[in-house]
Amino acid sequence: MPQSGDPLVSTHWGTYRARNDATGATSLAAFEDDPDPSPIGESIIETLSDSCRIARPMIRKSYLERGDTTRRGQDSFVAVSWEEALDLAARELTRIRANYGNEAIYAGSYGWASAGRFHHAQSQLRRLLNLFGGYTASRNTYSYAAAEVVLPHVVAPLDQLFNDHTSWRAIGETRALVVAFGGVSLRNSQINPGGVARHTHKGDIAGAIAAGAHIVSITPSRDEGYSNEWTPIRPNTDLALMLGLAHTLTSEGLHDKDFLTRYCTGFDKFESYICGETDGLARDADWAAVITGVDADTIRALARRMAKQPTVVNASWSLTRQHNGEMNYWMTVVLAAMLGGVGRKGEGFALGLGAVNSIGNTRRTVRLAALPTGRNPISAFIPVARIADMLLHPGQPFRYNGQILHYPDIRLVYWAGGNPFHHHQDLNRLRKAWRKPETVIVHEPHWTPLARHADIVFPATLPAERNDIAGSPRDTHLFATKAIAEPFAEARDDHDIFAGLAARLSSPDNRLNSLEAAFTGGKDKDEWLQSLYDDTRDRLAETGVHMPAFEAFREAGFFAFDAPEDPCILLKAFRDNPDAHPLPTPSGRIEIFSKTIAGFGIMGNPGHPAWTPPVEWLGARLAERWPIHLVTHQPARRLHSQLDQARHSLEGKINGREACVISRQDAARRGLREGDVARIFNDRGSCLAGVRICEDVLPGVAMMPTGAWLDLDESLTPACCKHGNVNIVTADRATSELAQGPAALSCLVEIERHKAEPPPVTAHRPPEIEIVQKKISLPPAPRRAHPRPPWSGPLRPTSGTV
Ligand SMILES: Nc1nc2c(c(=O)[nH]1)N[C@H]1C(S)=C(S)[C@@H](COP(=O)(O)OP(=O)(O)OC[C@H]3O[C@@H](n4cnc5c(=O)[nH]c(N)nc54)[C@H](O)[C@@H]3O)O[C@H]1N2
Ligand SMILES: Nc1nc2c(c(=O)[nH]1)N[C@H]1C(S)=C(S)[C@@H](COP(=O)(O)OP(=O)(O)OC[C@H]3O[C@@H](n4cnc5c(=O)[nH]c(N)nc54)[C@H](O)[C@@H]3O)O[C@H]1N2
Ligand SMILES: [Mo]
Repeated sequence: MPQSGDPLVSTHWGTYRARNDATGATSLAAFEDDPDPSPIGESIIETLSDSCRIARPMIRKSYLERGDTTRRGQDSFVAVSWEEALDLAARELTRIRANYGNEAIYAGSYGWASAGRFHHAQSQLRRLLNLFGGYTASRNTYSYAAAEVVLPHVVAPLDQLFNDHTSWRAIGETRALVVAFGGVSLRNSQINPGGVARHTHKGDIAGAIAAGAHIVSITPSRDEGYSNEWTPIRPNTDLALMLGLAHTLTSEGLHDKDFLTRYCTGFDKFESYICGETDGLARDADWAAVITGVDADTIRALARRMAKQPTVVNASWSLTRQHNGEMNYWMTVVLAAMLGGVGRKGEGFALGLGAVNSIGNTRRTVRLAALPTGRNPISAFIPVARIADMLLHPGQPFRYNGQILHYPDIRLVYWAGGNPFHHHQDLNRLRKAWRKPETVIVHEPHWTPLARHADIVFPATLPAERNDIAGSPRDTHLFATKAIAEPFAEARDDHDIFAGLAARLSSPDNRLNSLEAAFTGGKDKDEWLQSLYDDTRDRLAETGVHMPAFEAFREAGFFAFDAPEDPCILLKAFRDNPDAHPLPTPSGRIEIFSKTIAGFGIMGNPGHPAWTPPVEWLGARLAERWPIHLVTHQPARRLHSQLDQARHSLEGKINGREACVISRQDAARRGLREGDVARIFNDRGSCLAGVRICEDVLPGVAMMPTGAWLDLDESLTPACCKHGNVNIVTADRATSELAQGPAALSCLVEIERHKAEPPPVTAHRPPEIEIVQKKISLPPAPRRAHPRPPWSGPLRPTSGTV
């Protein structure tokens, strides 16, 4: 068994020690200080050399032969040398820059990749492309784009709120009532972006409950979350419930008028909306009951309880990934403001308790150094989830946060460290869009669906194959991680791949015919680790934290930051003195009504939280045809699509297919039994899944995790995923024109028994690979350079707001 002192490997789901035995076999044990390690880590070793690893650089066959762009995802590959693959990638980058400008390169490259401060794939990509003259970028996340855009108008930037987030310790000390819209997941807190030293979340919740906190979980299914009480709700209707609660508070005079006057602006406008003064429609508990399926008396009773005791209003991140997800987070803040507890210990609002391990723990926020990426000279960007729209509609205008922008004309896509064929919605639509670029270059350790949709594939290493420093600004430790295995076959780390490419690329002004020295900064990888560490050490010294010298840190394997003595109180300074510590909003107060947002003129957004029925929900007309609301949540047994091919993930499937959880009533109506193969479908596509019947899911709702690798049966139109990738049926729809975030969770479907013999699952079988002995000839570059379209050029907001 590995012991303290053995080399450390750090991942987003935990930190582990590794030891090789006499036969060379490696075993792992969780970091000794981790009280509740995640079993996801058990898969690290097997995935280092499984049959999905990419052994050599690869070029897609029909791209190599004739520059084809249509067979992405269906083709075989040709194994080539590093020289050949790098030469071709450099030729393509150079050609696209010369013909169309840097804006035609999309390197938004969203995704989680691996933990590690230096080997952060996207940072490496950005560093190189910035030297090369820039690229079209992506903005915001798939996790909570709606919140990222709306909250700065209403209260403060999301990152600032996360840094000072309310902790379970404070909630316990206050013995608060936690009203959790979207629940408090235990499954999701296995993860933390950048790494987890100690999984404390489960213990922290248990401690808060033991101290007297009480959690009311409001979710469509009583899934793997924690609650003292479960209130089932129809998906996508939380805003109506929150409005109903707000109405009871005002109509019974239970709201905190002093707080609303002193610390907020615009309550009057909101109040007249919920009371129906303008349109005669009161958003009261009876109104909310019809929409949400939560009984009106339950709503009234909950509002009274919230007014009577210290309360935390928590909204899970899933509430942002819905149509009008901006409104859910806005209203969470408004509801907490009406209760008057904002800025008091263990009260107010919380933004995603349970979403990841760091939300709700007691720790300091540390400013860790990151790889310097330079400046992107190109101003073009898209809100991250608009990728298919961008590829399909170059030149088309779109609105984003009060601006009108235009989609750039993308000719080359570069992805390193993320997987759009996991994360994006309506994958049949994405596949159509994905045929548009002339070249797609990808770095991947495994033959994921993204790798299979690329033209040039560079095999990347995994964290266990490289030295790094790993940690998250919101975790308790910084680790010196060590390679515990040689890189698989010919795999190289992202830094080396980009260094090889940099040697073949020139600067935008052509003064440098190699970018290699500029990219590496003249440092080897050990020197980079030392400089990132020294940078971190200097930053922390300024805050009174003294870290040892690099060598001593490497020797020890980690540095643990002290936890603060007192639990954090979100927005305490503002509450103590709002004039001295105003919020960074236009009024310096919580904006219940936002003049700025009202000025954007977005349909259904009057400048305060308001209910507009989403396109897809159980109350929609569409539900007559598609009567099941499919909720697609995070997977318990992996991180998104990562490690899907490993034993721990496979053990959660049903005969190799992803499981779909439905209620007994819905199963009976469709003649479905436990373990059957079901077909889940709508107009956009279909997938097969194994049936799991559950008492604790609202009838009319089905639940499936994301992350099954796409495995298409293309003989059907639209194509069907045999393995159960939910994004074949989800809608590629923006939250709203405010944030343009993904509405990933929201989707109506029908489910039926799959009557025919189910096809075999082939998701984890690598594509066919040809090995050629002679040197390859490069694919033809497209002969005719299309002229630059008239609307290309830097994206510019049109004058004023819209
Ligand atoms: N329907 C639906 N869809 C969703 C969601 C949902 O709730 N419902 N949730 C969304 C959310 S919140 C998120 S964050 C996204 C997540 O989407 P992603 O972050 O894109 O998903 P991952 O599977 O983590 O993708 C990481 C990829 O990086 C690769 N990789 C790992 N390490 C390295 C490395 O060192 N170098 C390189 N080059 N590659 C590496 C992995 O093989 C993997 O393919 O999904 C979104 N999609
Ligand atoms: N094990 C594991 N943990 C993860 C991840 C992973 O891939 N694996 N991914 C991480 C990432 S990138 C992120 S962004 C976070 C995401 O964190 P979340 O967004 O909080 O996670 P989800 O699992 O998508 O959704 C949480 C719960 O929301 C509830 N829910 C869904 N729709 C509705 C609704 O309309 N109303 C209400 N009231 N409830 C609803 C469901 O019960 C669901 O289980 O998780 C992180 N944690
Ligand atoms: Mo996420």
